[in-house]
Amino acid sequence: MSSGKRLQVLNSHISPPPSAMASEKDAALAAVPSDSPTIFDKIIKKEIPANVVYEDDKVLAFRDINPQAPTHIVLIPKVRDGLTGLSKAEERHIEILGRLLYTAKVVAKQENLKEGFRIVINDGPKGCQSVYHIHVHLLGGRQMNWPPG
Ligand code: DGP
Repeated sequence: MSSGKRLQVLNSHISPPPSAMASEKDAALAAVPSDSPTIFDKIIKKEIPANVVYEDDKVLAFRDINPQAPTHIVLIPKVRDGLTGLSKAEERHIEILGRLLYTAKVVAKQENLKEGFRIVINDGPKGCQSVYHIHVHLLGGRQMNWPPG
């Protein structure tokens, strides 16, 4: 194996290949910010399958279909209530926003992410948001980099 290939293999768990990053960005740029129902509504209604790792009356957490880390979970409110993204937050959303973050911590413990994890909330096209139903990404199981891309 060439040294370049070996480095690529060694780094493959650290960050997605440039092509994957481009497609994530493309998906975000292609997504039109809107109030229309999203794929997450179908997951909430169990119309399409998801690998659910946590559920209560307010929050649903499931494994991301396109994981960016060994552990990559998406946490969503079951009722969107206008929260297409964080930039749409109003005072009435304070409770659910806190609950999403607290649940992320609960799930991180459940996933045994003892050495740390990262929380990400993408917002809008420039924030690389592709699904307009607010969600918290919980990423872990590898060393994160800073600054993020
Ligand atoms: P964002 O780019 O921040 O809007 O993240 C949306 C995430 O949702 C993205 O990482 C991929 C994930 N996702 C999109 N559709 C599905 C799906 O049908 N199932 C699951 N499990 N995840 C999905």
